[in-house]
Amino acid sequence: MALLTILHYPDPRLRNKAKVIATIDARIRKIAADMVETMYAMNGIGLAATQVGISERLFVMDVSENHKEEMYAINPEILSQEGERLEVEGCLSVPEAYDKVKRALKVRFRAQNLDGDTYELEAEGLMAHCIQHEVDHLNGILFIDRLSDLKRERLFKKIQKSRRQA
Ligand code: K1U
Ligand code: ZN
Repeated sequence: MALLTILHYPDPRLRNKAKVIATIDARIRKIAADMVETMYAMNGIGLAATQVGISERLFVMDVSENHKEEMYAINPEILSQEGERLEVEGCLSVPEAYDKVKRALKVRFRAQNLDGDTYELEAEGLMAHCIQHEVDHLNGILFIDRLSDLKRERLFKKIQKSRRQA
């Protein structure tokens, strides 16, 4: 397995709309394994292929406390959503920024696993939040796009300051 390089905002590749994966083969399984290793190494709870420069519809996620319950979502689709949840969000591609984002509280979700089998699940709370964040990545959307103009301006200033000091 290998650690992958995570793209940072404002890399234009983060704005790509990822393509559907037609064949789930050894190449996809290797990318998925490397993504899980990278996600754990960065203390993330999710990682989308777009963030490692791969424009294909795949993300990995582990919202468990023991970090042993990784999930693979290939060609994910959010089927329905309900409720609202305002929660602090971070992003491995915008490492200096954390802010509250309003998302659906519950989502019904469909994806394929590494064997190509389709599964559906209903997610709530942090898992639902993470699924929406990762599907956004696959559509070229970052959580900072979902903030008010004022909050986004403040975050840009914070990012510039912390990158000047780095
Ligand atoms: O996709 C990513 O950039 C990963 C991101 C996912 C995410 C975090 C919080 C809410 C929704 C989606 C992260 O994992 S950033 C790390 C982080 O903020 C976090 C880590 C452990 C628990 C909770 C948040
Ligand atoms: Zn992110």
